[in-house]
Amino acid sequence: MTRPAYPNLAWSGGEPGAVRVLGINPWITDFAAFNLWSRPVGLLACLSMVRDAGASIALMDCLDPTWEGVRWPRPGRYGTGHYPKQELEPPKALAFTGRRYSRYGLDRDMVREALAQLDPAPDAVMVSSVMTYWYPGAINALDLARELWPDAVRILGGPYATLCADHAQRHARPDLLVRGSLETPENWAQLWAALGRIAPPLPERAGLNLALDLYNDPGYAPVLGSRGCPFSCDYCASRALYPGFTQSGPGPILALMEAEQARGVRDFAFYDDALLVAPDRWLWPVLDAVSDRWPQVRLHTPNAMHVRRLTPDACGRLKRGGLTTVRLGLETTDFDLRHDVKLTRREWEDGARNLVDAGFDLADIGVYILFGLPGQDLARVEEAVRHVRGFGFRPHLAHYTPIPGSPMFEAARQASPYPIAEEPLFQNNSIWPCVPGGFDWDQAARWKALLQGLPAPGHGTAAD
Ligand code: B12
Ligand code: SF4
Repeated sequence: MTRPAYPNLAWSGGEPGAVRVLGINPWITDFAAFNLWSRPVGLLACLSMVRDAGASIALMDCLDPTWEGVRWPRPGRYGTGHYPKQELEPPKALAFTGRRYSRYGLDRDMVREALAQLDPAPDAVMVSSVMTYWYPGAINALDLARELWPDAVRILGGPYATLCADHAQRHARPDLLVRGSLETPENWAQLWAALGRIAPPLPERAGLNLALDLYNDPGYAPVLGSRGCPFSCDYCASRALYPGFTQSGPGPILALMEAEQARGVRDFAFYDDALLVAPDRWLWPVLDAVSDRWPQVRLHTPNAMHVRRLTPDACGRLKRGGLTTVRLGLETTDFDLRHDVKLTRREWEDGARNLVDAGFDLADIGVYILFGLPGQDLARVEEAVRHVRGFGFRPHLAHYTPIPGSPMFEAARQASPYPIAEEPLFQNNSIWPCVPGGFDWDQAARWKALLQGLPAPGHGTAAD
């Protein structure tokens, strides 16, 4: 048997005659990008759903670092790393920045060649877009699909399609635009109508099962034990993307982890919005089983965990379960001025101490501090950075992204000099869209020095 030229791209599931659905996770187009255990989890949930409903599926993940024969620059820790990139002319809207703009991920010609060899051709192509301002990659993928298979139904979904639906409809011009979760009864019916088939019943665990087996040789894997979040922070779009809060039981999560770790995966990253809410439901049983069965597994929380839930018991369980990369959220140390989940100074200090007491390595604990909120006093950010360093943790600035559908978006629209509501490219946090004066190299260098505890270059403070 001859070996296919692109073994990563092959049809999976479905009886003969089944509808064939290809998922494409497009390239990132941005000023910078780093792979923090990235997987297109929404698209993988959709593909799993349609396969469970009888379709045949395949995946082209333009950000997959495990494609055969592709060399990825400078690997980072625990499976993270830089993407290969190709510099591009920035879109006209962003040309004023004078900064380098690139397409990150697999080489476009290679992607085109691999897709052209996909045999048989897909009946439908599902394209996702994780960040609203990465939409040029999604449009590129839809255009490629149109060029290769003019008769295939082109479907766009994910956060860009959901939060910027009018823009997406006008610019991406998909055959079907899906807002929100594919597993809602309306969206599910619309999908099968677009495919020209009678809608099969929605499979069990739709929206929680992930088609991770589509990766041939995975270096890491995402874990998704819940959807949505019971809180409603002003800067976050979680509610607009998924209005409820649904949790899995532990069994299916463990089954997925077992399958992945049997394929050699050691690093697992949690994708949950509210990981530590009602942890008895799935997280604690999963952690207990992981520590018993797979002591070599490393867990990571690239999304910030809620500090007030870091009791001594929680920290002990997380540590025994193999949590390695710890990220916490601390919007500000002005505890009366918060826009997120309530947290008192006492709760923050207790949570921080409990982590250290549980034996976490200080170097593995990073704290996200929000930077660039509309009207934010940057001196407060500087205070928070110093406070976090005082604990011995690593401060990280989480640059504020104004997101349509989040409660704070209107305030952001008013504060920003850019038309952020009309053009999603201006929602890119790299341009500091709500900071007076916008992105500035000198200020960026000062903040970098402050984060590292070095004297600021030049004079003055980072918040001058
Ligand atoms: C996990 C996560 C991360 C991870 C990994 C992201 C990745 N894939 O690489 C990490 C921690 C790295 C991350 C980072 C950031 N993130 Co983030 N992240 C998330 C989070 C919590 C979950 C995403 C997820 O997988 N959900 C689970 C899946 C199943 O849900 P879903 O994607 O919505 O998919 C469903 C539907 O959308 C639909 N669907 C999805 N795709 C498709 C495709 C088709 C064709 C169809 C029909 C349907 C469909 O059906 C799916 C199943 O129901 C979301 C919040 C959220 N609740 O979505 C934020 C979110 C996506 N992140 C956000 C932000 C701002 C960031 C950061 C910029 C944060 C910062 N300030 O530094 C960074 C930068 C991103 C980067 N460089 O990678 C914003 C998006 C903002 C925007 N403008 O689009 C979100 C929405 C959070 C928020 N603040 O509101 N993030
Ligand atoms: S920021 Fe976190 S806690 Fe707040 S609403 Fe979003 S997901 Fe929930």
